[in-house]
Amino acid sequence: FTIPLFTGNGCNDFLPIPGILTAPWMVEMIRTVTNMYDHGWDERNGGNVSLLLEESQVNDYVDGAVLREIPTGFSCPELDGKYFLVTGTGKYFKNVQYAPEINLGLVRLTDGGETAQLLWGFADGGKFTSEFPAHMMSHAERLKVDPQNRVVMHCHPANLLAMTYVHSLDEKAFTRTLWQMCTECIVVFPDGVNVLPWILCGTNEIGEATAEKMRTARLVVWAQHGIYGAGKDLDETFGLIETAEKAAEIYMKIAHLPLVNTSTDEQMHQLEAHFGVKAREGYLS
Ligand code: 2HA
Ligand code: ZN
Repeated sequence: FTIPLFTGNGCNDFLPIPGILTAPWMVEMIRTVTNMYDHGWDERNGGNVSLLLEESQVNDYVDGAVLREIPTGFSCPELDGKYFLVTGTGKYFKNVQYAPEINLGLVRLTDGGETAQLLWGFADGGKFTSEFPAHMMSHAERLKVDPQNRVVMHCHPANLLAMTYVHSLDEKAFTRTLWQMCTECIVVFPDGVNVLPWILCGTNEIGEATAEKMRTARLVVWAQHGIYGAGKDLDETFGLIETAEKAAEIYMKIAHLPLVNTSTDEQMHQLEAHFGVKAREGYLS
């Protein structure tokens, strides 16, 4: 697809501000959610993505005028003053490329995270994803562990979801199974995968539980629902979920068949040494 280059506000030819749809971070967001949809991870309004931006990245494209103030329903003082490009509630990833200004919004948090100031987008009167608490609380926790973290991504990949119906939800067991399915899994997610039991989505409760799990891993599975990933950019976070989902796909192909070969912990240790990664403490023998 091609991204319309000069449709940011309909009259860019007469304004000194370059169209926000040409911002590299906007282009990347639109491409990423389109790719997620194309992978089948985001049926209907499923999934949500938030991207933390620096003021310097945003300033070139918006004049700072606040279009609306939207209460968030939670407090998150760590993120006060921070900017996020985020997908909208009820919006379809399928449609983002055709109407970014309706399906995405750019917000700045104020009041200790209790208010989101809308700077661009949600043009039909909409607002940020119902999973905004899980996203913001996860950003706050990941930033403590990794100051480079910029992305929180949620989606519903079929094989990871299927796995939560037939595999133990024990985090170590779940992680080890995924590591054993593709050689490079342990290199891509040496911290493993944390798992939450079913909790009502769209609530501060699941947001707090997700953020707590984000302290020790960049992937958090929501049983019977989907997965959360976090990372330093959209490409890397997409790749993280893609790798876990590939492993789950292999598992769902072989789980019902007699197992003849498997990856050993000794092989995992070789991978650790060769790629310079450290597997989650206590997860390998
Ligand atoms: O509707 O995926 O978890 C968006 C979601 C909620
Ligand atoms: Zn979901």
